[in-house]
Amino acid sequence: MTRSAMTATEPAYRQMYIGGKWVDAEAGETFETVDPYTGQVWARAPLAGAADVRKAVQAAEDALHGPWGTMSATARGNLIRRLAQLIGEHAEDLASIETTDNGKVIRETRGQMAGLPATYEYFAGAADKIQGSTIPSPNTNFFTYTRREPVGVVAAILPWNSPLYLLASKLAPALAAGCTFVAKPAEQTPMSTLKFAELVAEAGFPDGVFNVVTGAGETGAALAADPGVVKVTFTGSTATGTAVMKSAADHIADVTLELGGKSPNIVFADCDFDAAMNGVLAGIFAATGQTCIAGSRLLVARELHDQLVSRLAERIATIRLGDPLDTATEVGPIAFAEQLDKVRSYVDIGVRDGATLVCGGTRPESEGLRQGYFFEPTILTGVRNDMRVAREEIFGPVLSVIPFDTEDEAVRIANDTTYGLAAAVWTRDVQRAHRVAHVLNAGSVWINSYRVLAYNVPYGGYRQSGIGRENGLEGLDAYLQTKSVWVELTGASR
Ligand code: TXE
Repeated sequence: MTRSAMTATEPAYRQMYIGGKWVDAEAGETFETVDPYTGQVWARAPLAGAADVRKAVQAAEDALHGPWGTMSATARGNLIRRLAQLIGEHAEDLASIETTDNGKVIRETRGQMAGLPATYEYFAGAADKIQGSTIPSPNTNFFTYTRREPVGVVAAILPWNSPLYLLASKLAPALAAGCTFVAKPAEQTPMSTLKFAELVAEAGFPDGVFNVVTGAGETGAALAADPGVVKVTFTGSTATGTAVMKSAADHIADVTLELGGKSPNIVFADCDFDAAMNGVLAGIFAATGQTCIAGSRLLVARELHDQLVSRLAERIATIRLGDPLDTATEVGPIAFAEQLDKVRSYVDIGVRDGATLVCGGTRPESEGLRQGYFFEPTILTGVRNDMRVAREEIFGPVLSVIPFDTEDEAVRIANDTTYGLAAAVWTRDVQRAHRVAHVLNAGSVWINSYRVLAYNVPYGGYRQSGIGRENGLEGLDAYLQTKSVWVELTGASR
């Protein structure tokens, strides 16, 4: 879709999807979402209050006891497969909507949308492979077996950086497990999830299996606190994850938390230099640095430091910032104004703490960029690992560079963080590669690569980067609970 087609008209309004119906908020309130490239409001969505959230959770509870609850696992899988097909057919539309909402460059968003059907198909195939076991009972009068049952109503609270991609890693396994679902997209990016709900309706899922409530933090808080919710799956900041976990604790709901990171990209002197340079660039500047797995700390062997920094700066000078809907654009705007302010303030903090600004650090002033929330790709050198720019998640295009002298020092710096989401090791030495990968405190480690994820490979954080795993069969387990059934065989209790 062209930019004029996306933005020419009045702000688009979409209703929420609750219990199979398209509805406004009961209080009639709405909120606006801004296109970060134009800085203009482009769409509106209902602002869900506590009553709307209750209605959505009730619809999801009712659906568990309706046709969804008695449907065969194979039929469930077929419905998920149908949804995968519809996503494939509407991928371009979904990508344009999402890019207009969050400013991620269209070629990345298209790539994410193209990958979604495979995620849904993987879990569709898993639906009728969920199996219990038979267990030899210590008392031979009994036959014992287990059933793997859905946990029940799942609430998903989602961030703005990859709305439908992150929804898929939660919704696809939850549906395969037989759960019902209430999604709360971020207030900055509700539109792609509302469009997606049309596809769920078209696929033919029973009413109430998938619901969407739109709103900000209060809506999310009401959802996490609803006693009908038995599992909360959340992706976002560590601070909000803490709040979500506390509210879930009040009604003993399980949580999966996918939180922030300050991931080290470790470049040894014996690396393939060009590959490492590209990995460092993509690791921090893809998605304008707004990914939880961003390689925001570059740990580089001291002898390679100057050469790598100058080559990175040269390449950054050629990076094309621009309209995220334009396929030639390499780096888009920051997703919203407050996030832009946060990124800018961290560069000031870094310089004040003694780091050196090598490039970037400002908003571009050129025609065509001035109106959007752009920030130039930035490199800070002379960073020490105790500085705030090395410890706190900036979530923007800011690379903090830290030199090291030995492998032990590199590992010590890499692990000196409260986070533990991801890390990469660049070296040609196969022994070193695995040795270092094994001692890094991170849920994903890449060797000679960066930012590769797949629907069938477990993903999640160590330490304050999260709890639980998404993707793969571990991601499915998160939506299942085990029931043990004891069958008396002899009539001995008569
Ligand atoms: O996140 P929040 P924000 C990090 C990143 C970013 C910072 C702030 O560092 O700069 O978080 O971003 C909902 N109860 N990440 O403020 O608050 C909210 O409406 C329940 C990393 O956007 O975590 C949204 O739907 N829900 C991250 C979702 O939580 C609440 C991706 C995420 O918002 C709530 C995004 C509450 N009390 C930000 N308050 C990653 N891991 O990729 C807010 N929400």
